[in-house]
Amino acid sequence: MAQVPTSLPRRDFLSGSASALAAAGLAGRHGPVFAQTAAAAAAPLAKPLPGYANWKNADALIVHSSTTIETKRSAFGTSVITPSRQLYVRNNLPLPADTIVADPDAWRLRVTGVRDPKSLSLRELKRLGLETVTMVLQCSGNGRAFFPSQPSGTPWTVGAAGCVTWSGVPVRDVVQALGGLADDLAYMTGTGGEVLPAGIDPKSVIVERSVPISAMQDALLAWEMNGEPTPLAHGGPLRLIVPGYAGVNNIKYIKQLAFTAKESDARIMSHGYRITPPGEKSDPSQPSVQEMRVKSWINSPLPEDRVCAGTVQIHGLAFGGMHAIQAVEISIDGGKTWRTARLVGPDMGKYAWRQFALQAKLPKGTHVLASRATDSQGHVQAQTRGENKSGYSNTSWADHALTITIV
Ligand SMILES: Nc1nc2c(c(=O)[nH]1)N[C@H]1C(S)=C(S)[C@@H](COP(=O)(O)O)O[C@H]1N2
Ligand SMILES: [Mo]
Repeated sequence: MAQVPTSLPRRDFLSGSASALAAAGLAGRHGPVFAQTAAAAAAPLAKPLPGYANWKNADALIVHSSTTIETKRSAFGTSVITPSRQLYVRNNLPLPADTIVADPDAWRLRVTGVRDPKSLSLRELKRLGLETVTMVLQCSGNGRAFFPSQPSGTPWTVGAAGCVTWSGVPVRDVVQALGGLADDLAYMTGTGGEVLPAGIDPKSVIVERSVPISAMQDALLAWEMNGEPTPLAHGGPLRLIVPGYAGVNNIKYIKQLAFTAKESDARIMSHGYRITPPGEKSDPSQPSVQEMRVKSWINSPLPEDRVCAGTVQIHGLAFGGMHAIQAVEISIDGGKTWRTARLVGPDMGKYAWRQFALQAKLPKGTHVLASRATDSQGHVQAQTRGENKSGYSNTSWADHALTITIV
């Protein structure tokens, strides 16, 4: 397997967005703070967790840069929910000051595009409704490391994803409380609460994303994550959750929710996260990375495990993006033949992932293990990736296959 080395070349480290901003002298006082943890210090060559994430489990994570932290494939476990201490982190900008999570109820959200536009405190939002959803949070670039074209960006393998439970107020309840939509509006647009670097066009850096208005149906404004107040690292005090949509649409520290006729003209929407043909420039006419598609991968056994011949529990996880998982098949011969795996553990709804397992007898020698998921609409996980410039949306079962040696 093309496991990412624990120490990346310095070139990759410097390409991280916060580092780039810092290099340009723009990181300001909210720039990344590094805190050396005992665990990270013990592991030679591993980068330490940045200060805002120093409460995380370093042993379960790969620190690519101060703004990009990946869950190790070996750390996913088999019990559905990804513990917050093991969840990946992806920041496009330096985080806001942690004072914003000191008094979460005081955080304010502006809502526009409704009949009665308003700024509401989190304290007020909590009175308008309550719902909980478990969903897969996955970065569009998860699986980028498997593109032979080596697109620029973090070389995530499988760990820019997690399955997370969120509690908050349904967006539709907020809209109803504010008199309904102002018009026949096509998009829901969320804006992140980062302090923007001075001296550059805000539109070029602001985290602002639009999703089709239909996504409002299941969207939440969440203040709780995995049973605790949402930490700053994951968008506390308040985060927009758009189940089924790629990670970038789940706006952290959301400060504005707008119902709009058009998509945001922020660069991250107009040019970022577009499926751009290799070698071409991104532009707004290209498809935007939005709804996630059916995907699965095996987490055990891994190439680095020492496995003896005999009965093995092959296990992994599968999700359908917008749809529930119908079935998962496993191949132990590189995709020539397939067997149906068993879905394991609780079904947390269509936006969550499912664990799967297959008991197999593996003799000594080399085996190529692969998994292939099918969603409730009959979409089957593709064999190959869709080539694109930035390495987005890799759902290829072949890319996620593992070559293991049984001793
Ligand atoms: N405000 C804000 N929201 C954001 C981002 C960001 O940089 N700022 N990054 C996005 C991206 S690209 C991803 S993949 C997810 C990562 O969420 P996590 O860091 O909680 O894992 O948040 C999204 N929401
Ligand atoms: Mo992302």
